[in-house]
Amino acid sequence: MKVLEAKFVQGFIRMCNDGWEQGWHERNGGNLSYRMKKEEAESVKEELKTDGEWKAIGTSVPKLAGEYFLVTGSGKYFRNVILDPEDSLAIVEIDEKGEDYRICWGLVNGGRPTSELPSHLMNHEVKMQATGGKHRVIYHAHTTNVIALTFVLPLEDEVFTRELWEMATECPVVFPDGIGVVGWMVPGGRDIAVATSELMKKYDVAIWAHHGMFASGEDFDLTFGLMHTVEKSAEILVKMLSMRSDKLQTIIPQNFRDLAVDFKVTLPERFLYEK
Ligand code: 2HA
Ligand code: ZN
Repeated sequence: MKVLEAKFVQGFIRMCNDGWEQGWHERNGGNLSYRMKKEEAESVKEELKTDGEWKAIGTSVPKLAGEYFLVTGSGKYFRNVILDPEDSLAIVEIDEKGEDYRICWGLVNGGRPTSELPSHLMNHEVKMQATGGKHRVIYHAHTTNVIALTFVLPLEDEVFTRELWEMATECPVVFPDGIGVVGWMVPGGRDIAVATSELMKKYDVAIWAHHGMFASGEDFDLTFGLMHTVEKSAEILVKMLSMRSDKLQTIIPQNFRDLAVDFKVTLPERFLYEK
């Protein structure tokens, strides 16, 4: 099968375009990666090159040895993915040590995989382990309202989780484990990758202060839906804070406990503190 005919590739392209249409991917902002299933890699093998040059990932991901990933390219625009996926995307293979990658398909006009490859792969390694292999998608987006909130809320997991839970009843059901936050860091390198992947041990969402968000999920629908739900909730919070600085009424801790029973989720008590 041709790469562009494969269902996972079409799903990936659609998700890039959905993110662009949300306004989360100005210029070359944001990146997406998908850990391919063995049978998916097999199904497109006729188009995968095996003579690409091995290059350093910039970090070590031994548990991802031999895995194939579909990723966005560094400096590429989400806006263009749907028009010219072979220019914007790449399939990369990880070597047997988990230290190098090589390009097997795509980036036909040259280029490298996403500048956030270390963060993507370290998150994949953590989430693959934590979910018994279920999570396959890591998504980074420049979500406007979440970024705005990182200037006015304390950069604490408990505060972001609780405030965003309060803004929409479905939030604690969609992200019951909560949200992690890292303070401002230089993007693109190993340090921010380590900090983010530490948070991904506990959460499916991590906020990068004054930059954006990372989300992890099983498939494109769940991961895009998670990003969308968190950002929608942040939009409501921004609107609420713009109208008045305090709430006249809200969802209170006991409401969350009642919701948890009916919706069969566990909501950690550390997010249900008295204010
Ligand atoms: O430009 O989003 O974090 C790509 C990015 C870097
Ligand atoms: Zn970014």
